[in-house]
Amino acid sequence: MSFRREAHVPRGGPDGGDGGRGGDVVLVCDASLRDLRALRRRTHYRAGAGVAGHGALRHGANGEPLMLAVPPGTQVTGSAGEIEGRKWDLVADGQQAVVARGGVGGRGNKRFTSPKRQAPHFAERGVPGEHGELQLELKLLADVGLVGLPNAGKSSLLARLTRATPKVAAYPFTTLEPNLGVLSGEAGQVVLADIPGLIEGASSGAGLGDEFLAHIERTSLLVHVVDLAPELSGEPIQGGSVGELLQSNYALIERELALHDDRLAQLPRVIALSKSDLVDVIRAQQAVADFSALVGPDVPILVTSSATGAGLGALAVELLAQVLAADTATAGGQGPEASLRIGATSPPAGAREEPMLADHMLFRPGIESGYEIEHPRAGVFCVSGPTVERLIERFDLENVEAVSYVETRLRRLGVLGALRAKGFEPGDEVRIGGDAFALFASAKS
Ligand SMILES: Nc1nc2c(ncn2[C@@H]2O[C@H](COP(=O)(O)OP(=O)(O)OP(=O)(O)O)[C@@H](O)[C@H]2O)c(=O)[nH]1
Ligand SMILES: [Mg+2]
Repeated sequence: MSFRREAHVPRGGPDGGDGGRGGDVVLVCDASLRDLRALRRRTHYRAGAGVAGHGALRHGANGEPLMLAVPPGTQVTGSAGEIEGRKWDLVADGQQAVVARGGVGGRGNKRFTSPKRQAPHFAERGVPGEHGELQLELKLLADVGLVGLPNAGKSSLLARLTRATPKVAAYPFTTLEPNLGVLSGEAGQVVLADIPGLIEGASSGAGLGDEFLAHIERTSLLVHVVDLAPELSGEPIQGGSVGELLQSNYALIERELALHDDRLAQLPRVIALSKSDLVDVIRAQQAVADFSALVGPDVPILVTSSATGAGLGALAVELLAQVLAADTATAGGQGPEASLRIGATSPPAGAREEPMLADHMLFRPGIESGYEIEHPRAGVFCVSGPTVERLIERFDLENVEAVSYVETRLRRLGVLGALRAKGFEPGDEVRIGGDAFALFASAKS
C-alpha cells in the first residue's frame, strides 16, 4: 500500500504496485545426464520468491524459476502436498515439467480504487505457491530388450553389437544390473538393453526376481536369446530331445514375461538362437524349423554366434529395420509427441495408466465457487468453501477498508444473501477459514 507524496502534488493518490509472482519449480530433461545423482545432495528445493510491490506503481519482480535437470527416462510422481498424485514422464531432451507453481502476487492498493473508494488504504496479500514432495524414478529408455535364461549369451550379444562392455562369464547371473548399448546403422540408432537372466518363478521373486523387467517395459521389441547348446552350460537333457529342451526353455521365459506384465508379452519378438559355433548345422537348422512352426512366419528367427560373428550382421539389420520402421509409423503426422519418439517407447494408449507427458501438463486451481454456511449458535455464522477462504486469506481483516472490500465481494458471491436467509443480522460474527470478524453490511446488492 502506498500513496504518492510529492511537493506540490497534494493528495497524490494511491500508487502501490502489485507484488511479483513466485517462481515455479521446473524439471528439465537433459540428455547429457545419465542418473539422478546430482539431486542426491539436497532434499529441499525452492524457487525464488516474488518481490513485494512498491510505491510509484512499481511492480515487484517475479521470483526466479528453479530449473532442475534430470536425465531422460525420469518418471516423476507427486507424493505429498498439493502436487500429490500428479505424474510426469520426461523422455526427450529439453522437455520441461512445471512440478510446483509459484503463487500469484497480491495487487497493490492502486488496483482497488473505484469511484466510491478513491484512496484505498489496503492491499492484497500474495498467495502461497504450491509445495509438496516428489518421487523421481529413472527408467532406462531402450528400444530393444534382450531377454533369456541366465548364461544364454545376452551380454555377449550386446558386446558384439554395440560398444558396450558388459561383464561376460561362464556362469549364470553374471549380469546383475541392466546394461545399455547403442547399435548404429545408416538409417539411425537403436538402444539395446541387456538385463539379468530370468528363471522359472522370476515373476514371484526367484533368482534375481523380475524387478529389472521394469527397465524394458518401454521397449518396442524384444530379442529372446535361446542357447543352442544348453547342455554345455550344465543343463541336463532329460528324456526328451535337445529340440524339446530349447522349446521348453523358450516357453519358460515367455511365461515369466507374461506373468510380469501382459504388455511385455505382447511386444514383437526376434528369436536369436545363440552359440551356433558350439553345435552342428543340423541342430541349428532343426531348431529354426521347430521355432518357426511354434511362432509362425511373423517372428524372425536368426542363428547367431558371438564367438564367430555369424548371424550378427543379419540380427543388427533386423533390429534397426524393425525399430526404425516402428518409429516412422508412429511419427506419421502425429505431431510433436511422435517426433519425440515417445510413440516407440511408451505403452499404447489405454494399455495401462499412462503418466502424462510433461509438455501437456497444465494445472490451474479449479474455479469452484461453492460454499457452505453453518449456524452453530445465535449470532455466529461459519462460511466455508475454497473461493471465500482464498478471498479472506488475501486481506488484512483488522483493516476496516479491507473488510468493506471483502464485504462487497461476499455480496457479489451471494454469500451475504445466503447469510441473511439463515437469519444473519448486521453486527453478527462471521467465521471464514480461521478468521472471525463482525459484518455490518446489509444484503442489498
Ligand atoms: N562359444 C560361444 N560361447 C558364447 C557365445 N555367447 C556367449 N558365450 C559364452 O556363454 C557364457 C555366458 O555368456 P553371457 O553373455 O555372459 O550370458 P548372459 O546371457 O549375459 O548371462 P547372465 O548375465 O548370467 O544372464 C560366457 O562364458 C560366454 O563366453 C557364443 O556365441 N559362442
Ligand atoms: Mg549377462
